[in-house]
Amino acid sequence: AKSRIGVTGLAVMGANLARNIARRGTPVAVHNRTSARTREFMEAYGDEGAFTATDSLEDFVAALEKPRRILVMVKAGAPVDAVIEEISPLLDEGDIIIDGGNSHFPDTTRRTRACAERGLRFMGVGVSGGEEGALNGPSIMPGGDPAAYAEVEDIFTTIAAQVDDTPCCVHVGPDGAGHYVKMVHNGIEYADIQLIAEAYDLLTHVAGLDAPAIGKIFEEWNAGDLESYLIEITGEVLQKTDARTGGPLVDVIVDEAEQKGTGRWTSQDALELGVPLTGITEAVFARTLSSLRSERKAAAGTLAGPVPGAGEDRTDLVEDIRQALYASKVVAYAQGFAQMRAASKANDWNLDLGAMATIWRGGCIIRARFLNRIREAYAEHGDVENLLMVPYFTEAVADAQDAWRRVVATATQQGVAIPAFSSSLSYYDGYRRERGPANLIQGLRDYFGAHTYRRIDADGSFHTRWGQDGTEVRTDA
Ligand code: NBP
Repeated sequence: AKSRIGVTGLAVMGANLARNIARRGTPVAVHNRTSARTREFMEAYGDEGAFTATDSLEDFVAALEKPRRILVMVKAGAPVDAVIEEISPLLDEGDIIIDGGNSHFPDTTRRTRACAERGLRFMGVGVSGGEEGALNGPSIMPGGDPAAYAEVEDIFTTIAAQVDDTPCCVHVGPDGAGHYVKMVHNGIEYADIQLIAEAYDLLTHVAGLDAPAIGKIFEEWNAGDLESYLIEITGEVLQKTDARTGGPLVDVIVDEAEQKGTGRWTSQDALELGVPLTGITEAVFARTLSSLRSERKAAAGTLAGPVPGAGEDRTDLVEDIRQALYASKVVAYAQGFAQMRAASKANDWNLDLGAMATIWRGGCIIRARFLNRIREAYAEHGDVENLLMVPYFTEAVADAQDAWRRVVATATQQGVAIPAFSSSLSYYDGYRRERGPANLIQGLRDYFGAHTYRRIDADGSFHTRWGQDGTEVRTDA
């Protein structure tokens, strides 16, 4: 019998997704460019389900029922195009190519069009949850033609994580929408991780606690509003003892953060859309600053500033830091959801933002209790511009803001860098001001570049002849 779906690309993600699909009863054909990997896969997992192993793309395609459903799990970028080029001539009209890797959404839109010209249906599907999620239940963000999705919906919803009997998988929108949402998910993950790192930094250098003690604090935090996968694993990572030194493992890990690009893409897109996205963007910059390790080493002995901690007991700050973390997190999510809303409008994607919060509740790296609040916010208040304006979040931040300000002030006085905490607070303060200082920016722009300004008391555009007689002229009449 033919397989209902094929998976090509059997590195960790492809292998685990293929196993997940087969374990739940769907026959799967498997293929990998290097067939040794396919053989290894079959030796290790071949008895877990109905697999058909294939060596060539021809055999792979021949093993599939029609319309063929082909899940491509190769490295993002050029390899995806290479696979599409190789496999397309072997396919028939209506067959479905599904890219489940971390592709950049403009590539997905481009591939969707190119495949459509060949009579093929292309889907860009965001898959989150890493190896473990792929095997046991990821969060799945499928984008593409709804009719193509209907052909794979049962497979995807069956393998996805389930929360309250709801699968963490819903059709996101056309062409690049699925990969877009996955990109923002990853961006939010950057912000979450950065906020956790800043809390850790403050607990270490201002509150004077060691890694295991901080791990315990995260464990306690995980019992409250902050409950989430990332807070939970922070507790574990901080309490891990290094076999070599006998001390905490984190203390011997090099402090340079790497990145694969999805955070940067999210920030770049926010700049294009004109959406303020300070939390995620500061998180990306914090990683790039961390990677300037030798420069930092030189600067540490040269640039003046306070030495954090200075001996006094500041464990009173622990609860303040928890609240600052929560408030900053609210801001980061409010920004990320505002970005998805703007992208949805710009691309006519008609994204259901509440559904995005729903499918992120399980399976993915940012899974958290908190996402239920976002889901409820959209259910109760519809298309809100900014989640900060939804009563639950308005109140949560109102309750936390005194602590948040104390933390930002203390960190600043003590010389601890908190780019995400402080930029989130600045965003909050900027957003809640009816009148900011951009009037002066407009005045300056008009002075040096005759860029004109609008007045609060009259319609139209105006220019002052700064260098001439100083009179104002209307420029749009
Ligand atoms: P990798 O990203 O490491 O890719 C390895 C796979 O790509 C192998 O099967 C390799 O075949 C194949 N491949 C390459 Br490289 N170039 C190819 C080409 N020109 N033609 C055909 N096949 C080619 O695998 P991964 O870590 O499993 O990730 C797969 C996708 O899932 C990526 O887009 C990744 O970003 C995404 N993702 C990963 C995670 C994670 O936790 N790792 C989480 C979420 C999403 P070979 O065996 O012949 O070299």
